[in-house]
Amino acid sequence: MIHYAPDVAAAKAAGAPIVALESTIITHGMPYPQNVETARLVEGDIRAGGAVPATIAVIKGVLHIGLTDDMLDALGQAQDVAKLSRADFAACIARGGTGATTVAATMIAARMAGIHVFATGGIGGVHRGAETSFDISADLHELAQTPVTVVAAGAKAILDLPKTYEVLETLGVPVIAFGQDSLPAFWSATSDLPAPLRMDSAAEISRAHVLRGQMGLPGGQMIANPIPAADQIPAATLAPFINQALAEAEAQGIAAKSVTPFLLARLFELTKGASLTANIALVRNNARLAAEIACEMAKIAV
Ligand code: PSU
Ligand code: MN
Repeated sequence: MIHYAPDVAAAKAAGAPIVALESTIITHGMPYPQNVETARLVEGDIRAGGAVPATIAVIKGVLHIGLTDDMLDALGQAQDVAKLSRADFAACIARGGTGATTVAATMIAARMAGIHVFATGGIGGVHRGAETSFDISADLHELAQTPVTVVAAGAKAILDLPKTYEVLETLGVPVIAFGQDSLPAFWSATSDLPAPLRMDSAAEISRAHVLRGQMGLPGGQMIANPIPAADQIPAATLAPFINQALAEAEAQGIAAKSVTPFLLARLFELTKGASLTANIALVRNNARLAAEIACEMAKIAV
């Protein structure tokens, strides 16, 4: 049921650093061909950082840990790929289906594969209006129970960020801003939310991950890594576009799994591509930090 790419299998055998990557960002988060180009750039960033990338997806009932170039390209163009989270991950494999893994499903697969570090763009969280829709991403509960350190540029700014971080606190998830005192807001480097924790080195993050395991604490860590200042979009510039996209989603009755892909696609159009350019920059930045953390973790040999 699990298939490892040869370089991932070799890295596992040698105890070499590996970084997991998700595939929903490819199938539901970015348009073709930028999605595939970005996936390849991100894999290259991880290799340049001395780790092996393992992009994760279910293809025809097989859970792949590491994709070939052909698989990545096919996935990037396919139209009918499922978006898999904790609830439907096993069902997809059981039926021989094809699905892309969200943050939650990628964490589960990484844990199964013995991979401790995972890079993505932004985690899912509490949607605006969740007090009536109850739309809270399964990513938050996964962070509370699966021991993988997730490097993201914060939660996506289309969400209700204060409520998202409140839920993470309730669930006991360490939210660690990298190198600054405020939480980043995905396309923007800073926000007015103070970071619950701050760390300035990959070594510290890696030690905290290992220590949580030794203390018997379940769950992972969320590393909130700010987008490089030169690539960011100021929150004030983005706010009217986010509000417009949210209003359209509401008017069109977009719900459940479709909400995040709809909002990201509309923002791409409304910002004339600027949101995608920033998204690509932040994912690559996260990949570089994740590779550093994985290298530190491999030294401790967990
Ligand atoms: N990061 C990105 N783009 C994305 C995602 C992350 O830059 O599209 C995906 C992840 O797979 C994450 C999902 O788990 O968005 C959140 O979906 P939802 O809000 O439906 O839980
Ligand atoms: Mn949701």
